[in-house]
Amino acid sequence: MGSMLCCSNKANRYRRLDRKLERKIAEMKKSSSSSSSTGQRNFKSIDSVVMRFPHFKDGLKTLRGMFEQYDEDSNGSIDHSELRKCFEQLQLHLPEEEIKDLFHYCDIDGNKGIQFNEFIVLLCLIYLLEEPSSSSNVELAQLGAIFNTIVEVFLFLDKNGDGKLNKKDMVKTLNETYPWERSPANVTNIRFKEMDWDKNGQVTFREFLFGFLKWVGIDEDESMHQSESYNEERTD
Ligand SMILES: [Ca+2]
Ligand SMILES: [Ca+2]
Ligand SMILES: [Ca+2]
Repeated sequence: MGSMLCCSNKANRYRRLDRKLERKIAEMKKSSSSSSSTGQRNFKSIDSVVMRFPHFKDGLKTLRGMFEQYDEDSNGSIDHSELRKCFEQLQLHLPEEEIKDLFHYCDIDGNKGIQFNEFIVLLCLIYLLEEPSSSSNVELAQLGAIFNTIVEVFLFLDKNGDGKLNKKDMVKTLNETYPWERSPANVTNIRFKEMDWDKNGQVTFREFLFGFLKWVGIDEDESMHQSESYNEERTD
């Protein structure tokens, strides 16, 4: 019974994080459309997004060093205690519960700890949710530019600005931007299905991030392979 309770709690906490991100993204959408500065106008078409892929890839690769630094035992994943140290160094003072939630929220393959792609997602979420100031945290602030651009891609796809993507939204966006070659519908469908992991018809920002990394060509591990047994589920 205890474990059942714990599972439903977990699901609730994930939803809580999902909602939190939705609100944050919706906020960003509002402020970016009210200010005439950059905003989502950086991207007018999927083409313009795709053209930036090398830029994303380069930017995100710089995280590899950071990942390796925090993966103290170099086993290709960051476990809970390594993550706690990582947060300490980044001067993120989060309650233990919150660290746990983020850890599990980003450990989507449930494969013992945070692999490289999950680490990128984790940092991006922290950047969005915790808004570390550059004075307290140079490392994260430097990553801000790249994370903001990824949010812009999301905002470009999120037409109604509710912080999540639905299929209609995405099909519409892609049709608008490719008016001359309509009906990439099957392509869009595939892309959407790829991203909608839990198949609930919506793509949350977390789902989008993982899909996006794959799309750009950053995979869980390019160099090493961790295929160790992943029994001993949750250690906490
Ligand atoms: Ca490790
Ligand atoms: Ca994992
Ligand atoms: Ca979904």
